[in-house]
Amino acid sequence: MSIVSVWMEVESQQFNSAAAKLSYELIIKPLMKMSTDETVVEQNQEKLEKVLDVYEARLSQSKYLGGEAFTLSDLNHLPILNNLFKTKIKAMFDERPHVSAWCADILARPGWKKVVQRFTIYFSAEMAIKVHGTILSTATRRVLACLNEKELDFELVPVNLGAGDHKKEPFLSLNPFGQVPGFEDGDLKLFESRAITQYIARTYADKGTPLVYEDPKKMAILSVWMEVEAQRFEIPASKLSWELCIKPAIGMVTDDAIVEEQASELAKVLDVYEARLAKSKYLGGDTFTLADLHHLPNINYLMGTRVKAVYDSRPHVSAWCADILARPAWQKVVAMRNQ
Ligand SMILES: N[C@@H](CCC(=O)N[C@@H](CS)C(=O)NCC(=O)O)C(=O)O
Repeated sequence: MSIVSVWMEVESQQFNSAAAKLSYELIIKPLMKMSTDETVVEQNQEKLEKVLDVYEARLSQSKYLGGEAFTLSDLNHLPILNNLFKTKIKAMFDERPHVSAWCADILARPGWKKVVQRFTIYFSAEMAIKVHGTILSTATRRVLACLNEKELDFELVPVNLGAGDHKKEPFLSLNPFGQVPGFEDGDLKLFESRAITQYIARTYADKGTPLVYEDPKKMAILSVWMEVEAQRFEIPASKLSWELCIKPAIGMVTDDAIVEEQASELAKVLDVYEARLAKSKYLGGDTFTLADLHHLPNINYLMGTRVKAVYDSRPHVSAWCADILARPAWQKVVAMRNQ
């Protein structure tokens, strides 16, 4: 027993002090939307290397740390080991053959697997980002494009608009205006696609593509163009998408007079875009941002219609459309529609 106690102390005094800090920096902080401190990671990686060298020597002589049988001195490692195996730190264990075999052995124990299974069910149900909507909806697609740019996992919870599910509970608790999308991130519930994308871009600033600016002046210019999209572009573009894409898809007849009127409204907006894009690669600045992303669903719909000519006749607008529509994050949304 005294040998088991030695290795239990080694776990708590040597292994845990470095491993717990690494687990906090690499797993817990990102989950809490906090930034990882790379200096702390580096320092503790060094400490853990030394501890694992001692483990490697011990495990080349003994099947388990405390002796030939699995004991508390092994079991106490499991929670943090399980976390660290989801990070780059796993490589440190893999490099040491005896340590690696010991990890594989203890992590495969049925008692531990049961814990992991329960934790995963609880965690994925409670923590997953959920988008309630439909893949045909432009506002829903705006949010999905943003989540893809940020490389975030999410669940698309289908809302049947045909059956009027968006006008009934439980959906009305998510959006009292009865329109998709509704959005959940843990206990936070949101609606309005552009407010949702701004929340995602700021909350997950460290992940995927940066979609907003930190500099207040640059951000102010980006905000101007987000407003332009919402207040100027969206109005004719969404009417045209409705007339030319949605109505034919649901067996209704396109109103050509509305198409003509709205196409000329859109042309006026795109004249301003042409001038802006002659001077700036993207609408909000030199990089792709939310100001561009917000346009994607309507542009994508209209590119398959006669209104495409309104874009094509403006060279900078046309090049910008081709660029943003080709983004892999957007292509993923398009692929979801075809599934
Ligand atoms: N401003 C809202 C607009 C949402 C919206 O118009 N959603 C449409 C689908 S794209 C909808 O739910 N239409 C059904 C309805 O209004 O009953 C947003 O951006 O989220």
